[in-house]
Amino acid sequence: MSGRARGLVWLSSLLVIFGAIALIVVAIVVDKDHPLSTLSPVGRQGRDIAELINPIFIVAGVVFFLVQGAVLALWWRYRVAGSESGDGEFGYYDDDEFPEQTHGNNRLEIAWTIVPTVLLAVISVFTLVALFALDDVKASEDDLVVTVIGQQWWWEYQYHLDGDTSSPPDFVTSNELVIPVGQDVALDIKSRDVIHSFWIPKLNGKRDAVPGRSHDWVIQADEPGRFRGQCTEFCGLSHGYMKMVAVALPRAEFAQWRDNQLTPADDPTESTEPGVAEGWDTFSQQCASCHVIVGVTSPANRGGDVNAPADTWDIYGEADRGDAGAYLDAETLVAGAAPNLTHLMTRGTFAGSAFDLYLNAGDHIPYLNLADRGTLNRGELEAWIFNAPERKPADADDLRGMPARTGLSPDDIDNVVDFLSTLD
Ligand code: HEC
Ligand SMILES: [Cu+2]
Repeated sequence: MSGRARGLVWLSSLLVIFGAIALIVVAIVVDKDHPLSTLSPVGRQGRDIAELINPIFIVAGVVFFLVQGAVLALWWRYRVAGSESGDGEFGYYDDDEFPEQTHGNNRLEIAWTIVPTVLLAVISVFTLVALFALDDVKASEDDLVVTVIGQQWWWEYQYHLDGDTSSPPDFVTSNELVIPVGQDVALDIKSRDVIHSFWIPKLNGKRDAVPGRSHDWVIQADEPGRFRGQCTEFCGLSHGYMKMVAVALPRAEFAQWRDNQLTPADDPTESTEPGVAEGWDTFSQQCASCHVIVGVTSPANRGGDVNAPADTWDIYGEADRGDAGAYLDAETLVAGAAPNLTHLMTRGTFAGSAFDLYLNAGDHIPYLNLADRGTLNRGELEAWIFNAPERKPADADDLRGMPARTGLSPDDIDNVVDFLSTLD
């Protein structure tokens, strides 16, 4: 008995000590400034969650230290250093020294049943109140309405300025969800392939994007800023690279951004900038089968009429999908879509927000003022265009994500990037 008892005592005290150390480490590591921290919310929904977590964590902490403290105190109080008549081993009793045993203690047992019950009951009331508040996702008239579509491994945002998600959106963008400060944004979350989960911790909790379903969610930011997010439902090889950013802009700037998004791209064939016309030439052959650029690649404009009326733009590019002969690559796109590049340069990140589009852009907002955006992260963009699966693992059979374009010469790629640089 002595060896086992001693082992158990040491094991349990070690567990307690490690538990306490782990707790301290967690407390130190939990960094409120971390981009994915839920502990420094900036919106109403995020705050509802934090205001639930914080008191519960304190209660749980007090319970933890009371229980563990009692374990340690009892261990210390009833420890046996060794027995003179025994073999002197720690924790060893002779039969005649064996302490008196007690069985049952009604008062104690009632207390430790009632106290946790009351604690949990109180916690559950606050939890339910918070859950119901978060689940109140009915869009009101003043909300900005955005359909969010997850797919391997990036996010698409379709803006419905009239609030009607059943009609075609007014414009489409990807990876960076731009929202006005202080306004509720009603999200209609969907998936084109497998289950993903939309999560921008500073703004709200997670909501799954499930194929064939439409999940409502509401986010809101109190102050301008860039708030990072991460897909939180494992969705395949590049799940870890499936990030997103919400950018909250003051209302006036948001309106400016929105108006800019509604503008089609300039006709690249008329550009006098070096490389742009050549870049467009390559793009139209190598990229336009998947990527839509409103005013340039949409079918109504393929004939060369970039001034075609707005309602003939095909901003999903879905009209292209039927024409298998002309757009062979569309077949390899399981999700059936690629990011709309019309205003690529107004994003701070690309490819599921896995890469920065600008160098040293940090967390400032490079949206409206070109001069303020920092330097284009040309190397990363070129590397992406040349061999995307090498930058962001896709699928062994190239059935997902963006295909490699390793046939392009450095000059081709240079020109394509010159062309892409005009998309702002
Ligand atoms: C087979 C379809 C397909 C073709 C062809 C294709 N792409 Fe893509 N592209 C995609 C997909 C899908 C993504 C999103 C991949 C991801 O984020 O993992 C993407 C992402 C991008 C992005 C990042 C956009 C963003 O907002 O995140 C750029 C830029 C881009 N492609 C440029 C090009 C260029 C330039 C070419 C031609 C040389 C090209 N693509 C050819 C499918 C395609
Ligand atoms: Cu995902």
